[in-house]
Amino acid sequence: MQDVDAIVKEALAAFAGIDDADQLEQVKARYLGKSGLLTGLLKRLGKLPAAERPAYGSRINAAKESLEAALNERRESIQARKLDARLKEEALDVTLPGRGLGSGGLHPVSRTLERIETLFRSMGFEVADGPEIETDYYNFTALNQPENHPARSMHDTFYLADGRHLLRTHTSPIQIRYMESHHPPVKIIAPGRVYRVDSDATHSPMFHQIEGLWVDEHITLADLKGVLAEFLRLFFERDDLKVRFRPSFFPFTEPSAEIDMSFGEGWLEMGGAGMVHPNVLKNVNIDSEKYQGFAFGLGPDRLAMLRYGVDDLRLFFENDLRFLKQFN
Ligand code: 2U9
Repeated sequence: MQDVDAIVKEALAAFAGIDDADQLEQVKARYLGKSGLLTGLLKRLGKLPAAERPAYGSRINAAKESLEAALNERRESIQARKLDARLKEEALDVTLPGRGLGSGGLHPVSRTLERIETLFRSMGFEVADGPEIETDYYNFTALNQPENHPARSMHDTFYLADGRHLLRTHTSPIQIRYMESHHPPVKIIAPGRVYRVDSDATHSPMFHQIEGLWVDEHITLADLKGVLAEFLRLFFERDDLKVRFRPSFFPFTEPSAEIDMSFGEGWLEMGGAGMVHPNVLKNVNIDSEKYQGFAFGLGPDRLAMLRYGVDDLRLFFENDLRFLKQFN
């Protein structure tokens, strides 16, 4: 009978030394399995004298029960240890300060556009808007741009596959649409993205324009020059900045001029301008005998490059955060 106690003692010691659930089940088999040690004793029961069987049987059963109980306890404690370890590993310190969200910032061209808009608003201009996908009529025809004009070729303009729409090549359609729904006086600027088939260090297929339009009864070229000179002086914060007009040609203005501003010893071309062509006014039902107006176009990308000292236009549109972060 001694061996029952010995087996129990050995089994309890074995269970206690195990930390792994699978291993515990394997060791269990050694004592309680089909060919385990306790099971082996039970098989020997039949060979005992009948009088000794009940006592021996109940001792083996008691031993079995105590091993089952010890096993369960061990199983639970292994599982509890495992859970503890996992909780510890996945612990969150909710008292730690957050990492914070990176704060975004405005693109340098957007900052420049906002600055331009603020300055023109201070001179009484409203800011108008319009679609980037346009029809041939608003982009060209209404602007007195003849059918055979090179800007209308597939070579220079992005046409949509539907054959009826294009990506606006300038923001002038905004002004046409505005004049269709507003009577003079009209005093607006039209900023926005424009698209042309062109790509190198100084040209991007998408770029920005800001155009201006002032139509009223007594608007002259002198008003145009005054407004542009004032704008450029405010923008570059230079009272001594000079503005020069050179004769030019645009289908939608007559007369037309290129606008230069003084820059160090020389001149820098900043945009174009002119008096709105009578045909353009006619197209929007404005009496060109009674009303005159000026229009101009500037490149905000160019203005941003000068203001921030950027020498390659493409940097603005590559979306490299190392570049863009410098402006915020
Ligand atoms: C209407 C009538 C006339 C807008 C004008 C220019 C001259 C011009 C360039 C500036 C830099 C294009 O982005 S750029 O390369 N623009 O030279 N734009 S007159 O004339 C208009 C506009 C609207 C109804």
